[in-house]
This record gives sequence, C-alpha cells and structure tokens, in this order.
Amino acid sequence: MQRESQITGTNFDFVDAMSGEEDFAIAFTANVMKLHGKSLDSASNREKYLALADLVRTFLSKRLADTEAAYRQEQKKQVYYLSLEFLPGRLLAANLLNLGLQQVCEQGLRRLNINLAELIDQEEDPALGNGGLGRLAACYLDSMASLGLAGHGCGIRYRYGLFEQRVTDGYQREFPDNWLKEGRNEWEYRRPEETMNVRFGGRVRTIANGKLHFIHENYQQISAVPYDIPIAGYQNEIVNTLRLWSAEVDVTYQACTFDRHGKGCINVIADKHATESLTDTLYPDDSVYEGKLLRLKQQYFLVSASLQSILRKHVVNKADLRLLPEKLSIHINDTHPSLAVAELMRLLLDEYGLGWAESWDITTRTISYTNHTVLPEALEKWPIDLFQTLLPRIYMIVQEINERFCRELWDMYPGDWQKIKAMAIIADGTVHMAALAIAGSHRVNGVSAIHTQILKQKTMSDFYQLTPQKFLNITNGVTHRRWMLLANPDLAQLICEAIGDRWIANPDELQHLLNFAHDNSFCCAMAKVKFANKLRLAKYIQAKYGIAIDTCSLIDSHIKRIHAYKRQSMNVLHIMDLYNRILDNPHADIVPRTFIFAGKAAPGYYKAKQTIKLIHALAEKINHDPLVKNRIKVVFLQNYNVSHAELIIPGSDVSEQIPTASMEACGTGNMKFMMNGAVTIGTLDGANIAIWEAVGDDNIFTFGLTADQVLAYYRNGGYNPWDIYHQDLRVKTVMEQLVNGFFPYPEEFRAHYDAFLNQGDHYFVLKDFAQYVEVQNKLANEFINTELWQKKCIANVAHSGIFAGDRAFAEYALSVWDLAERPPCLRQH
Ligand code: B1H
Repeated sequence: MQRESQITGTNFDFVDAMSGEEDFAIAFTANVMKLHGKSLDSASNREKYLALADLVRTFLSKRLADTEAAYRQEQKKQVYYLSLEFLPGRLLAANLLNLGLQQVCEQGLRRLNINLAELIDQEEDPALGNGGLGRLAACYLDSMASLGLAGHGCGIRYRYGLFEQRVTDGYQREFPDNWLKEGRNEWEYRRPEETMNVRFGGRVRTIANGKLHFIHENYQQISAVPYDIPIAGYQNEIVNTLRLWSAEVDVTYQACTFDRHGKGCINVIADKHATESLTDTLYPDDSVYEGKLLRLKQQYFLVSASLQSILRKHVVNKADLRLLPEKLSIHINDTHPSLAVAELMRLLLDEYGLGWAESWDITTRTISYTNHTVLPEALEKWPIDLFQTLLPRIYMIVQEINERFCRELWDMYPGDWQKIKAMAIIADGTVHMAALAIAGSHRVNGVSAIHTQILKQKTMSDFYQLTPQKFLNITNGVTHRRWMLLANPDLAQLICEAIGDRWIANPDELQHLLNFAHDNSFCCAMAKVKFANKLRLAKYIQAKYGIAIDTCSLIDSHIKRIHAYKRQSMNVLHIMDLYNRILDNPHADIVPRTFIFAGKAAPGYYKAKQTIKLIHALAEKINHDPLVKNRIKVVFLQNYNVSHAELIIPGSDVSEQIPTASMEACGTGNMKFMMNGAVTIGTLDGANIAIWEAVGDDNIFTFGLTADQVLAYYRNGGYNPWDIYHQDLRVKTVMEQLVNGFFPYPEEFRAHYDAFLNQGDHYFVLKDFAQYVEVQNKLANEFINTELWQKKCIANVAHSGIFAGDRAFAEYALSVWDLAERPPCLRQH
C-alpha cells in the first residue's frame, strides 16, 4: 500500500525512483484512476492514452524546470525560432524515446495486457503547418534540444490546424481540423501569468519635447496567452519549449451594459469570439502568398507577443539591452515573421528608450533570416493602406528603415533609381517583406546549394552585391531520431547490430554501413526489414481502402503537397503510358508496381484539386482492369500528415522527387526516404543534387532539364509543347486520353490538357517526359536485380548522415547564431 502511494504520477520522487516496468505499470494504473475516476478495465484506449501522456509529462515537467534553471544559471545564449508553422507530429512515442522510457513503458503496459502501439495511435497529429517549412521547424526543435542548445520555437496555437482532407468521388473535400476537441492538448502548459498584450489599429500622436515621443492611441488590444509544449532532447535530460500563442479575451471584468435591445452580455461574448478568431485557423496555402488582413494580423500577433516576452525575460534577468545580440538570437523562418525587424525596433525605441542607431545595430545583430522559396507567387508584399491602418506605429518605423536604407543605396549607386527602387522596402504602394527581412538581418541563408545560388545570382542578386557577407547556404536536415529510430525501429536495430550505436549521436557514422554492402547476411536482413515495412503499409491500405497491394511489387511513393511545380501530373502521365503498354500488349513485360500518392491541395487551387481527381480516375481504371492483372496499382492515401509519412516512407522502394528544376528550394521528404533506404528518382533540384553528390550516379536516378536550362527557357519565352506532341506518340496518346473519353469525364481534365499544350507547359512536364519514362524503365529493371538493388538501398542509408538535422543546426549554431559551444557532432571533426 505504501509502495502504491509513493508511485503516483504526480509524485516527483517517483521520477527518480522508478526503477522498472512494475513501477511503471503501478504508476500508470494509478494515473488512469486519478485522471478519469475509472479503473483500468473500464477505461477506453483514448483515456488510457491520456493517462499515459500525463504520466510522461511528469517526467518532462521536472526536466523542463531543471533545464530552465540551468540555462538561467549558466546564462546560456538563447535562440528563438519564430515560425508561423510547426508540424511536430505525434509526441508520445518521441517523448518516450527521448526520455529513455520506451522499453520500460512498453513492458510495463504489456504486463497490463495493453499494447503501446494502440495507445500511440490515439494521439491527434497536430497539423499546425502546411508541409516542408513547418516540418523543418519541428525537426530543428528536436535537434536543438538534442544538441543541448537553448533553442525554443515561437508560433501560433491555431484552434484548428490545416484542414482535414477527405476524398469523395475523387474530389478533395475539406473539413475543419478540430485537434483541440477536448479544449486542451495533453502536452501543453498554459501560462496565463505570462500573457502579453498586442495592439492593432488606432493612430499615433507624435510629441516633441526635446526628444520625439510616439503615443499610440485608440488601438484595439488583444491578449496573447502562451502555451508551452515541452521539447525533449534525446536522452540528455534537456527539455526546451515550443511556445504557442493564443488570442484570448478575459470577459470576467467586462460590464455588460444593456442597450434597448437587451443584448448586454450577448454582445460582450460575441465580441470575445470575434477577437479570439485571430488564432482560429492556419492559412492553407503552401507556396502561394495570400494577401489577407487576418494573415498580417496573425504575423504581427506572433511577432509582437514573442518579442515582448523575450525582451521582458532578458530585462528581468537584469541583463543589459545592449548585450542582446550576445545573449540571444532571433531567427525568422521565411518572411512570414519578418515584422520582427520593425517590432524589435519599436520595443527598443518606444518601450526601452534607446536611440535609433543603437536600436538598429542591436536589431540587425540579433535577427537572422532563412529564405525557403524563390517562387514569385510566394513573395510576400502588403499594400501600404492595409499595413498602415492595421499597424500605424510599425509602419512609421518601416518607413524610417526604408528611408535610411535608400539613402545608403543612393550613396552606393548614385543616380541608379531603377536599382534603388528594386531594392526598396516600400515601393509601388507595397511593403516588401523580403527586403525588410534582408535589411534587418545579419545573416540570410538559403536551404540548399542551388537555392542559395539562385538567391545570390537572381532573386536577391542586388542585395547579395550590396552585402555579400550576409549570405550563406545551410542545406536543410531532418531528425534521424524521428525518421529512423521511431519510424523504422527494425532498421535502426539492424544498423546498431552492424556498426554499433554511435551513429545515433553522430549520423556521419552511418558511412560504416558501406562495409556491409557485400555482406550477404546483412543485405538479406535489410531486405527483410523493408519487406516487413511494406507489409505494414499494405495492411493499412487494405484495411482503410480495401485495396490489396502486392508487397513484392516496387512501391513508388510521391507524397507531398499537390502543386503544379512538384509535377504529380508527370507521374500520372507515366502511369498512363505504362497502362497503354499493357493495353497495346497485354503480355508486356512490366515489373509489378504500386504507385502511392498522398498530399493536400490548397482549397482554392483548382488545378491541384483536379490532379487529385485525375489520380483517382486513373486508379479507378487501372485497379479494376483485369487486363492489368494486378501488375500496376494506384493508391491515394487521404489526409496526408506526419504519421502517414512515418508509415509510407519506411515501406517504399522509390522516392519520387520530380519538381521542375529551380523551383523546389530544397525538399526534405527526399532526405527521409533516403535514410530509410529508398532510392530517389529525381530532377537536379534542391537537395536532390546534394543526394546525388553523396550517393553517386549508381544509387540515384536523375533526369530532366537542369535549373540553368529551365531558367534559360524562361528568359527566351519558353518552348513549344506541340512539337513534342507531334514527335512523341506516347505523349500524343496520353494527351488525347485526357480529353477524349478515355476517362469517363471528358471535360474534367481539360485544364490539364490546356496547361500542357495550349498554355506553354510552364512546368516542362512534356519536355521532361521522355527522360522520365526512360529512367523509370531503367529503375524497374534494376529493381528486379535484388542484389544490386540492396546495394543501392545500403548506399542511400550510409550516405544519409549529412542530411541529419543535427548537422544543419550545428551549422546554424556556428555560422548564424554564434553560439559559444561547439555542438557534439561537430566536435569530432
Ligand atoms: C517552403 C514555403 C511556404 N517554401 C508560403 N515556402 C506559405 C510558403 O503559408 N504560406 O504562405 C507556407 C509555406 N514552404 C518549403 O520549405 C519549400 O518548398 C521546400 O522546398 C523546403 O524543403 C521547405 C523547407 O525549407
């Protein structure tokens, strides 16, 4: 009895005292009772999951408090990573792994006849991001904590995440992602005492009494309440935070004045809901900028709340504001939080009374910026009217920054108005956020070598000429802990058996796997692991969609946002061509293939949504045609999220990375597939190039126009796709099939047909088609040579170390944030 009372979920002695699975089982059972007032027998799986998460949170709580105290004592430099998006994925399994509790928990639950995997499945997968950009932010939080860097995320606690995608009749339909149905998230700590107030609208009165004072009046003030999600480092006792801000209105002290309609409190509460809607939803556009007032409001809300709380903490700790750049770094994830430049200036000038020159020096030495896209449609700019009305004081500051910046440019390039206009922060009635971000940062980085090169030579060339020392490349990386240890535990285990476990701390050591490329038993074991993962995926597809896939077939996955530049449509055209080969010759020698697609289309993006319909129309035809004899299957997995990626990636043989060269800044899915032994078929773009350099020609299938060639075509007005239509019968056939009744919807795919043929094929799908088909054939023929294929898989895993997020973040630590300590993975070099 005494033992039982000692081991409860909230007793912190328990955190240190718990010694084994029996203790864990007792604590868990007690926690189910404490949390739900139910015995284990009558608790549902969801209730058991919540009790387990709560128990794990006990461990996190203690480390969170200890980490915070240690940072304060050591006065460690802090990094704040500001991002409108974070896609952390489910946290239970990750926390168990990072806290070193995986085994004890699994075995403890087994004693109670509970399967841990079933509880893990109960967790919502928070969709607080669109895709690569948000997932990268989450990978970096994991790396920072694991490297022992004091790095924290700052984002928005969207009440509803990215929409839930359901497909009916081949059409995407969107539903609200109600991830907080229970009103709270089990990992978060609400911290109302640290609420910040953010001001919108109103006007600014200037008073000059010796010095200028700016009085902001008649503004609307919105409270930002922080919720901290703990981010545990890998078995190093460190817990950092992801701080998410929520707009909240406390009506407790608001008098309800009754008007003649007797509405009183109804109005007060209606106003509360209207105000709180600020953080209701994430904008669902990936790579396309949408100039909506609410989005600008969200950006300022995040930036202002975060900076106020960061500065307050700095000042409370009695640190000198002039030491800000030495004590902390503020990193902005793309231009979305670039208002940070102006807001930091406002706080230093207006709230803390510093002068302009000093404030600007502090600001630019504190802030750094990563650019994630060169797509022109994604470049953020805001109409002056809208900007000035919503943020009058911030607009004044941006004006001043712009004037001083343009004066500097004038000194550099006297008389060159065109250049100065092209670089100005305010021009043509708009505020250019990338210019603000560059001017206000001491470092600007791209996310892959080719992307950075395009930034330097094209998109930001004027800025590069002006301040070349600011620009650098840091190729993205992803956390191998989530993408290997968690998503593919059998592979991780096998690797440990072969080369030991040092690769977990230093992924470069994966290179030692190359010694096993000729070891038959290792190759066989790798193949077995892949097969088991394919089986797991096949079971999921069978259960969810009733489609039986051949686990011996080549599983080829194309999973990412649906976008014309990512060219899912080219993949579709190739599958149509394969199918046509069977129609022409039912006995054609076709390597059995399963094509998997998953991804969401932005709700307003017609062509992307029609691509989803096209994939479904094709699946409908092929999967049911007896002539095909199951040699090809096409599957679309709905509502793609981090958990689906964890299932699909380890079970895939081939990774489709086929964007129009020059358009995919980096890509990170490509790295995750590689780590799991899938072979890439890809264009020479983004990190595909780095993968190619790492694995060599034999272990990747590259094809298509290079970025230089694509850009040269654009300069010269494009090319004529009809030439290809007339030269290549395969192209002619698949084009006609889009509109001739081959699919039972003759007009449905007219937009695709027109884009390919009548609108100049902007994404070079037809231009790259022949080469794509050729490497697809080559790849299939090499796949059936299992020995050869295994070597490719091993080479991919072995060379994936440089794509670990730890390497990327160590580079940021050294070259961008100037952190004193050398992260462990760089220490050995
Ligand atoms: C990336 C975005 C993005 N680049 C606008 N840009 C958004 C742009 O809500 N918006 O308005 C949201 C997201 N996302 C991706 O970043 C790149 O396309 C990938 O190539 C890259 O790997 C990833 C991480 O760097």
